[in-house]
Amino acid sequence: MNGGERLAAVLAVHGVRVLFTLCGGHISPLLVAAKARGMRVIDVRDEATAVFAADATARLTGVPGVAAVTAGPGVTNSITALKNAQLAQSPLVLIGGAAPTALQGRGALQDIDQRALVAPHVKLLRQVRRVADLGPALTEAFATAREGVPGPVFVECPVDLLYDEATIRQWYAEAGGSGTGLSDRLLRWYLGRHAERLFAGAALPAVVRAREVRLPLAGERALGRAAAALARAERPLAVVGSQALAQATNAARLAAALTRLGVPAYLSGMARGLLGREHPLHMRHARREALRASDCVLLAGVACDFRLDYGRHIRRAATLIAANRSAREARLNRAPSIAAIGDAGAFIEQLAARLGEAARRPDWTAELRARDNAREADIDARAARTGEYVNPVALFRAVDQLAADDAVFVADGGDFVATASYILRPREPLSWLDPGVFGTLGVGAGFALGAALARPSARLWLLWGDGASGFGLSEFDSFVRHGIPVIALVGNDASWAQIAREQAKLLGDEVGTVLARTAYHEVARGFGAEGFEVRYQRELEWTLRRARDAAAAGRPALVNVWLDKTDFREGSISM
Ligand SMILES: Cc1ncc(C[n+]2csc(CCOP(=O)(O)OP(=O)(O)O)c2C)c(N)n1
Repeated sequence: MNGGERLAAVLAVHGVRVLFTLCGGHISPLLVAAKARGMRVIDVRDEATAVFAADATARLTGVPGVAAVTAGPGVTNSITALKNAQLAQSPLVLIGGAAPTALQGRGALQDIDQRALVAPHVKLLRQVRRVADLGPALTEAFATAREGVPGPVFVECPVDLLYDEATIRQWYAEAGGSGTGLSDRLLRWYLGRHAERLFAGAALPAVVRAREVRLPLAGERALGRAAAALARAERPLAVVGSQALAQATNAARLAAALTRLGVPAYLSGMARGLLGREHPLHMRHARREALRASDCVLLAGVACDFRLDYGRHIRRAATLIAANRSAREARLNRAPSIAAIGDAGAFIEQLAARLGEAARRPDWTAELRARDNAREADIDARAARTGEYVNPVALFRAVDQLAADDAVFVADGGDFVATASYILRPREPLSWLDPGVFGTLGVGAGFALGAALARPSARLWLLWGDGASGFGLSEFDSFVRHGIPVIALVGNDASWAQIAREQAKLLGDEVGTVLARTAYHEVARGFGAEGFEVRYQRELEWTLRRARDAAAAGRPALVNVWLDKTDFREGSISM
């Protein structure tokens, strides 16, 4: 086996079915070997897309998604997506090419210090120097990505490790030239020895086996104290976040445990949809008020960061239970009364098994439900307002009606997707993808690609701010070439609205935040996809149905929706 084949063998053992990439000479043997092993090699138009796609794969399956990028600029283009995955605690594996080992530091093509660039953004960085170490390094990478607090890992594989031994020896022999002087002979001797070292031990049969990853569980003491606190509480509340679904395969068990526990719950990030479209315990609105009223708050895989207003709405007198794989995150900004360090999903399952129905408080749940219903009625009233173009609130009410039960929503944008998050009801567990705490614009195309391949039967809706769409429109080319039937809804308000709103109010100038009513649907058509434009509310439903039908027939579609300005998001600012 050449080095590329060794890597592909390890990928296969870990159940990898798709390799996301943008090609480059440094990684060709891996792409060819992955294809030969029956994997789908999905080539995209920007390395960031490949890494975002690997991230989405990991979030939806629990198995690290894999991207391969070429040396130098291929690696540098991956950095934002890597950082996004690190902060979202998503366990992806990035394989990066590198200059030949003997030429590193000698002005070789695209030879840069990749360690310095990548190390701050990954859990593990391996720079492989011998062919025999390729398999073990990649095996270690898969385990490390999933262990403890999950996250991305990077395995750097120089090009001379990926081709077969005969080719590399010949290459080094030719590089040594045919001169007869002492320095020529010395050089040949040096390169010969170098090749010797590269392939040392490579003839031995490689053992390819995945390393088992242990599920981290909170201690018995924390479990007992948390169960007692919840049983005592009069107004218990759960906030469940992405990390509770780090295993991905536990979603159904986790939903059953939450239901059994009977504690009203807010769901955020990857936990959205966990309880389906409508569930008596699932609250969607007025979280701040609920936190203020609760006397026992269970934060399951959620940190007290800006998304939770740094924890300041949780009463000081309340019992705060922080279930988290990360001890640091469990203590961020608020010292919990009980820190349960371990998998948050497993902790909820254990709590449910121990407590049964002892924490059910029907009156409290009914109080929260009444508040939730009032907000829904307010949203209905806002959806009924008409303006010149399409009302985004009405748009998402329409999508919510139209989307299938297996729909997956990918959110990439500012106000547009924040509005969607209030209105759309994800249908089932793991059917909502957003960037996470890093708030990175541009995740959309890659996430949609990863989700489409992880869930081939699901209908994919990409909710794209017009600003955000600019990062990934060229991936319509990838959607078309690989037959990925995404429905992209571009919220065209001719603005980077989330920024414009506050900038204009606080500073009196919209500079830098104004876009045009660009014909994004024409761009999609140019790449061979279906493109639709909706300017007026009356065209909306009919066009959405046509886009849905196009996707059902296997064709990607972009719907460019002209939006009215709304005050739906007035006053919201994140820092
Ligand atoms: C990579 C990146 N660049 C810039 C930002 C800052 N930012 C946050 S929201 C936003 C506006 C998004 O505009 P758009 O996608 O059109 O959605 P809208 O707010 O108009 O609905 C910007 C620029 C960011 N979060 N990420």
